[in-house]
Formats: sequence, structure tokens, C-alpha cells
Amino acid sequence: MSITPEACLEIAATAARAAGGHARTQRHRRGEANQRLAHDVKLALDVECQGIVEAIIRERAPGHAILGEESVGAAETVDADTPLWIVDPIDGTVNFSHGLPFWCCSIGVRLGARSLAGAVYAPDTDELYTATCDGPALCNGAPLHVSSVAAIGDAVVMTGLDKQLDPSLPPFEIFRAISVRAQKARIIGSAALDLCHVAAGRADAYFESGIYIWDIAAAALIVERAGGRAELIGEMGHGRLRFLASNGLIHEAVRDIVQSAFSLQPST
Ligand code: LIP
Repeated sequence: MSITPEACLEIAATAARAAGGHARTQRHRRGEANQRLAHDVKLALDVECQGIVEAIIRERAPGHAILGEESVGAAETVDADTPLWIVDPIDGTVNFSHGLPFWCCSIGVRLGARSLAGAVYAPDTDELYTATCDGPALCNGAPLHVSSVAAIGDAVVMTGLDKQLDPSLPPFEIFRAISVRAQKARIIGSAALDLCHVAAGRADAYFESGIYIWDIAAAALIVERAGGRAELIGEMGHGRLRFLASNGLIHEAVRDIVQSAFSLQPST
């Protein structure tokens, strides 16, 4: 199934803008919840936005596979020749549900293990972050580049707290360990936006444990194409991931911090 990365990006950007625009204009309905969990919420608008993205992909890229946060399980048996569209219709759902501006629509496209394109649209700032596997990382058309911060003590490190939060488990330890060593640790509650901030050089690294592929599929490519580094550190089962991205210069330092906090074996 042949499609160029540029064509994927055009579709992903169109779909991200359409879904993000729908959520923005319908934000007065942000309290409509299908399900409320201890540390998460499933919004009616999340499902609607997923539907908007899927309709655009199915029309413009028929036969491609789709894996979405709100349509999980639909794309578990994808062959290596079929592009997979990985969708988080509203990343930062809890922020959105409270009216905080840190949320976005994230769409990544992969062929096998290779990322072809990614688009992240942040409606409240009207910022569209994009990249293809062979093109530059851009924000609203302007080139992005990671920071040149080389010392962990000068770094801002974005992180997040696992949805399946248990105060006795490591996320608080991770936050403490990063806070002690970095200039600042920050939690804004949208993994895709965290990664875009790394790509834009506003933050220097991002680490989170317990996220899913749809949180990072688009923006990890954007970090890499902005000159940074993205690394899957571990898989926790049930699709949950430990993921690190950085400007490249402080990558090992952050990895050492989180691995010692988790008592993991160093990766090879
Ligand atoms: C969220 C992430 C956030 C993380 C949350 C959650 P959602 O995605 O982007 O950074 O801390 O646990 O995964 O659920 O809003 O799409």
C-alpha cells in the first residue's frame, strides 16, 4: 500500500485540525463524561473527535489501519505493508475537561516500526506541530530545534503521573529524583505537548511511565526531526510504556536518574 510521508502528513494535519477544532467549539460540553475514573475521565467529545479523525482517514487513506485511544483493539493484527494511524483525539483530557489550555489532538502514522509522519494540533494556542520521517520538524510552518542545554542541572524535564496512580509506587519517586537533579521538573498533563515542547527547545527532556503509544506516536517523531532523541525504555504490559525523549545532550543523565529510581537494568 503505497502512500508518501508527505501525503500522510497532509491527512494527519487536516484530521488533527478538524478534531481539535470540534473540541474547541464544543468546549461548553467538556463536562459530558461517559466514564469517570479515579485519575482519568472519558469524555463524549473524545469519542466524537476520534470519529472525526477516523472518517477523514477512511476517506483519504482507505484500507489503512487505525489504532485510537477511543477505539482500542481495532488494529491489533496489522500486516507490515499496511500503514497504521495512531490517534489520540484529545491528549490532556483531564486538562481539557477542566478548561486548562494544555491539550491537543495527536496523530502519528507508522509503517511497521518506521514512523512516517506525525501531527499534533493544540487548539487553544492554534499551534500545529508536524514532521515527516524525511523532513524538518515544524510549528505552524516554522522550523523547530531542540535546546542546547547540556547539563541536567540547567534542564527543565517534563514528566507525568501514571493514571493508575498508587502513592506507594514509583511515579512520585521519579518526580522527586528528577526534581532534585534538574533545574525544574514540570507536569502539564499532555504527553504529546510535553514532547512538542522538547522539540521546540522550551523543555529539555520528557520522561513518563505508564503512557500509551497514542500519547507519543506523533510527537516522538517531531522530537527526532527537531534534532532530539526518543527512546522506548520499557514496556509494562497491557500497552503501557516507559518513554524518554530529550535534546540528546542530557539523555543519558535523565535515563540514569529514572533507571536508578526504578532500579532497572541499564539498557544496551
Ligand atoms: C494523558 C497523557 C498525560 C499522562 C496521562 C494520560 P490522555 O493522556 O498525555 O501526560 O500523564 O496519564 O496518559 O488520557 O489525556 O489522552
